Amino acid sequence: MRLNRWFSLLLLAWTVLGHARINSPPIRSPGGDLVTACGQASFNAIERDPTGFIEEQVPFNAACEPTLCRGMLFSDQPTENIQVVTPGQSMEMSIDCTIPHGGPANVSLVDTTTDGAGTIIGSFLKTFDDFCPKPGPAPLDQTSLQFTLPSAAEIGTRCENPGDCVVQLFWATPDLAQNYYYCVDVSFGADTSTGLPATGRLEAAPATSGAARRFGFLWF
Ligand SMILES: [Cu+2]
Repeated sequence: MRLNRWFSLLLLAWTVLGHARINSPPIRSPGGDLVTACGQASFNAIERDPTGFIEEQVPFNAACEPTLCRGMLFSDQPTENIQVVTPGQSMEMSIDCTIPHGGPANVSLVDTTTDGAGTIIGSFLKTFDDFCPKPGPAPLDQTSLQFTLPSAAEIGTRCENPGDCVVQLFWATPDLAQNYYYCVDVSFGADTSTGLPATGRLEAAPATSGAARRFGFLWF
């Protein structure tokens, strides 16, 4: 139908900068250290489409880890974007499936301090067989994606410092030609080894601004 066709074209133009957009919490963004690690092509691709896939970012520098947060680094992130969380806490991502095309997806807490693409802590916090399915609309448990962070026992002494751990949503298209990595920086506001609030450490850490704390507090 002609009208549908025009509408589709309009929709395509409107949503060309998006596949799945994370409305909240804030995800990692590109910066100067990404350019150094991954190269200008990665920076430009992510700037062009913050919701895009890593195959758009080539060529990569050798130091780049595109399968961890698209190569984006903690050092480029504004402090206020760090989510202060606690083990076992429930979190929610608000997501728009701007270009739905389905495929498997999962959410995990990732220790970024290990080599390569990092190490998943515990098991997947959420999995989907068909994420942002086509045709839409996406189910509510995808657009208001809720999950529970691993327990203190699972996390242990990891994730104590801002930048050590991220919550990552990974999504692959059915033919695996496009891979998406959306990262939220998390910092655990309590000492996971003792269960006691590490107030002194938090006060001293530059990453726990009032804004970061407010964000975290909203989630308790
Ligand atoms: Cu897409």
